[in-house]
Amino acid sequence: MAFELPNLPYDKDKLAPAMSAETLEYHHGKHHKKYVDTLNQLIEGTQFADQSLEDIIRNTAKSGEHRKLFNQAAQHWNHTFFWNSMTPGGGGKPDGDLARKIDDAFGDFESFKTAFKNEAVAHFGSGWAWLVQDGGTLKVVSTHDADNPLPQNMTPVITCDVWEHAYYIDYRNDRPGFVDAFLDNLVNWRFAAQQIT
Ligand code: MN3
Repeated sequence: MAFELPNLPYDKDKLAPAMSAETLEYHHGKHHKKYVDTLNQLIEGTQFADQSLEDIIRNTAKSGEHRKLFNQAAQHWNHTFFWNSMTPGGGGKPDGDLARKIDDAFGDFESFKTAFKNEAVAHFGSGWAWLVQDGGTLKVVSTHDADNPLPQNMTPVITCDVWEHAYYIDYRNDRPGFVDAFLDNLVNWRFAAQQIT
């Protein structure tokens, strides 16, 4: 069964000025769409055609032979998760159980923000910064290129795309400024709380 590009969970002008409609037009409408189209071409007529996206990712993660397929499948998953990790008027501090878990793991919310920003900014080249749940504890990790935390049995909570195409239109080379905007104005903590098990 072919995969489909999901609609954005908000109108593409609703994250501005933190993320412009032009960025979303390219990032969702062109980059993400290309991953989905290539994924569908690669699975057609293969053993992967009937597998869920998560199964394709787990089944190809350690395979050199299927690296191209893994990259498309993981990028489709990562981008869908990224769109859901943001919301108009988002960012700032979460509350409830998630806030307590962040305090337990990082000491306080400001320390979490520093850890997430450092991981996102220091990641060399293309990749993703994640808040994950790993064995009941929240952690900040980054993954390279298309890699995601699923094959390591970690549960993604939020992610920020730190490929240049995610911020170059709005921030040029200012990745730290983009990550600040993500944390202060975009994070969807309600979605994040739903990922906690
Ligand atoms: Mn991207």
